Amino acid sequence: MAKSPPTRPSAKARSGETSAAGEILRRKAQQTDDLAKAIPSNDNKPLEHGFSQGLTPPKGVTAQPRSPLPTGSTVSEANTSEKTGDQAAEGVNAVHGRLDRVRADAAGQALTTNLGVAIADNQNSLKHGLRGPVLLEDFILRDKLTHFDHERIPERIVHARGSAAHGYFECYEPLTELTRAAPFQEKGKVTPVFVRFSTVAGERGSKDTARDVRGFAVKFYTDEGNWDLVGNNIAVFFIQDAMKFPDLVHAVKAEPHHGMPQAASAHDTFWDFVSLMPESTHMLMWVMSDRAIPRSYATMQGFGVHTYRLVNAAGESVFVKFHWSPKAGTHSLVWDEAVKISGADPDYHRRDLWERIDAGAYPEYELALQVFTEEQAEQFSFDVLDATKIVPEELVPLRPVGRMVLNRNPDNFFAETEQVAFCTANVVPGIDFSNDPLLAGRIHSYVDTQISRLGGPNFHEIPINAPLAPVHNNQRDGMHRQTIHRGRVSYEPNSLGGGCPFQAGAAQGFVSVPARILAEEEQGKVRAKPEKFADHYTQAALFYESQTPVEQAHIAAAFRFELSKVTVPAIRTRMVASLRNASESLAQAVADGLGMDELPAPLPRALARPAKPEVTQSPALSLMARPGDGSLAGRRVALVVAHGVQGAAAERLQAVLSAEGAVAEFVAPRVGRVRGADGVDLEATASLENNPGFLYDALAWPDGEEGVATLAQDGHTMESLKDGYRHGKALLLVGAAQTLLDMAGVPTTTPTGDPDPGLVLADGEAGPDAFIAAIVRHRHPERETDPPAV
Ligand code: HDE
Repeated sequence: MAKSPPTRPSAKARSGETSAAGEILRRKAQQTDDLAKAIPSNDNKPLEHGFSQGLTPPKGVTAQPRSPLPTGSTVSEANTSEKTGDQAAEGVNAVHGRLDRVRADAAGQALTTNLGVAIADNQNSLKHGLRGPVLLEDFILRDKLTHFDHERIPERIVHARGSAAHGYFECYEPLTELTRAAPFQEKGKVTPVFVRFSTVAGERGSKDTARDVRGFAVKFYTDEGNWDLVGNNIAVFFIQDAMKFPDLVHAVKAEPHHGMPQAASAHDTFWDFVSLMPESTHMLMWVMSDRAIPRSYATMQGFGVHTYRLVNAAGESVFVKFHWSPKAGTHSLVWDEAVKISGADPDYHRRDLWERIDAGAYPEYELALQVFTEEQAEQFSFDVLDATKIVPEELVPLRPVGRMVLNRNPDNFFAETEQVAFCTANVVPGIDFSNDPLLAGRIHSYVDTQISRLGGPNFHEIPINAPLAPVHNNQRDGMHRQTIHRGRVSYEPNSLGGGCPFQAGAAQGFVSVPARILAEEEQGKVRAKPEKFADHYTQAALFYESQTPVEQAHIAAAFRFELSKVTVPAIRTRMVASLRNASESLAQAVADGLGMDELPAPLPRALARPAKPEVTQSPALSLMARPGDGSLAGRRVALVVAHGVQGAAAERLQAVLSAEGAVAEFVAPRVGRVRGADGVDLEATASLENNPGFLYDALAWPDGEEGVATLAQDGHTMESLKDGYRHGKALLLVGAAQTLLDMAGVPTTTPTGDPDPGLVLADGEAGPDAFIAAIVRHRHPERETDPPAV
């Protein structure tokens, strides 16, 4: 309720006010002087000197003011209004904190301008006469148009296309012996997170199913500030030094003269660059594998990529690599499917993430650590500062430490997903950096890009970026500043603010690990890399050799596809020459696929005799190593029906699949009611036209002669059956529906003559169990031939 306006005081009262105000000012002056006297000198000054002092900075000197008077901006702060609200709550910065303080809901509210003036008419601009000119004074129209004209902000230079969700991280057990980082201090400790998944190369509106790396960026809102683990779904990177990042990005993005191709690495400049940068070969193996076309953000791994440090309360530190593994298992699309999906539903992964969360099938990932000491690292055959190398799990096992659940969609894409700003520099006490030169560049780059993308240095105040931990410092002003700081002190040390905000000191604050790495030798300034960085092929071979034959075939096919899009033959030749150093059989398969009559000589190696690797196979590098928890949650099944289907049986099939957690929907030639031959009608929520079969994980054709006859006339049916078969999906055909197989030219045995494990032919009510088992298996690559037979 609005307060009544203050009445104008009488002259007598006014003179009383004046004398009272004078008294308050006198008290303020006195208390300010007392406060300043309480800090007669800067006693911490001597402690700023010397190495050991630097490791244990002291807490700042403070003094308690007698009242809020001396630290306020103005004695008039006691005069409040509906707008000014109350005096600042002591020690509170209200700009930061929970999101509900800024959420808006318009239920029961009238339209207003941005300045709160109610809009009487939202249909017409203000004109001089019905057919007359629009008037410049129409501030309502101008308010609306001006804001609209500025709705877009620059997109991210990389990772522009993304989707995000809120959730939480839950710690399994205290890790206090390793780290003092807040999320790992207690068993069951829950830390809120916001996670953004992305593709790298495409623009903001590009397709989700591009063959590309996926960003996997996690913002932990910890008790001690925000920690961002800005990773990818691939454990290594293309380059070793930040100096090469702009070159890499220029090479992979659409070519600058004609802006093509969008969201694709299959073009000359990318392959020209990477074939001249053999350190990218390991990453190329991952990017040409099915990891680059995930089925869902819920079915891919995430990696911190760099070596980081964990630091415990005693200041002791160890190296660490971060791994996220999905509970649903690692599952991917196949290339032909990804290409088709990108046309039918460019938002495929965004939709999938949203729908899983709204359906309660929350994406879940386990966080595991690889922890090793600097001394161990020195013994490895590779350098842990090289982001093109993994630490094989056989060498340092994974230690599961917690789980992350994504259980809430954002309210607003722009405010949250678009404006979120991740940064590798956002670490908290207990986490620190290694000397990885790629990481160093990132620590600079993210904040830098966000200053222009989000319009100035105050983007930390945007609600999605604001920490839950309190924020107090002497940074001031800048574009779009939200915080209204009380008082006149914006420097430290100070006595006029009672020393506040004071430096936290080593006990509470972030102290950098002093020994960043053993590097006594060659301490001078130098632009060069350690020798081990020159081993460009050993781990590329490790990755390739650790894949199953099907995965190897997909890698070869991906190289073939990408290089077939390259128009300059010399680039293809150079790339095949490079592959020979990783795998002769892969190089041969790619060369055959490109119609090369003979293999080029291997590319000269930067390191003639690389160190003997500890392992030559690591089964964990195969996607097959993580089949998932066996649940159907999040999987989409099409029950393809038409008028004349056996309605009751189809309904029961839908119920069985839904009970298992799948989203099973009726798909018919047209949406709407489908008449069952048995009098049981079904509701088709999708049509084969608006949701082609390749958008589903599995397809079933229920029984019913008349329905099957109708479907047999529909080219879409045949296409969905063929696509489902070609993409290795689980297929169920009940009774009369089995006649469709012949019509579509789909065989019932694999090319080797064995029964097809993903093709379930059933009569009557039999079938669901075998069908469910086939869906859980995700793909049935036994059918694959190259080129595809169907
Ligand atoms: Fe990034 N990267 N990056 N990157 N990166 C950005 O930051 C950069 C690298 C990653 O969902 C940008 O705010 C440099 C590795 C993700 O908002 C930019 C280097 C890894 C995201 C930037 C790298 C990543 C980004 C673009 C080499 C995996 C999306 C806009 C030195 C570990 C985060 C922005 C989101 C985004 C710079 C290399 C992951 C330009 C200079 C390695 C997941 O600052």
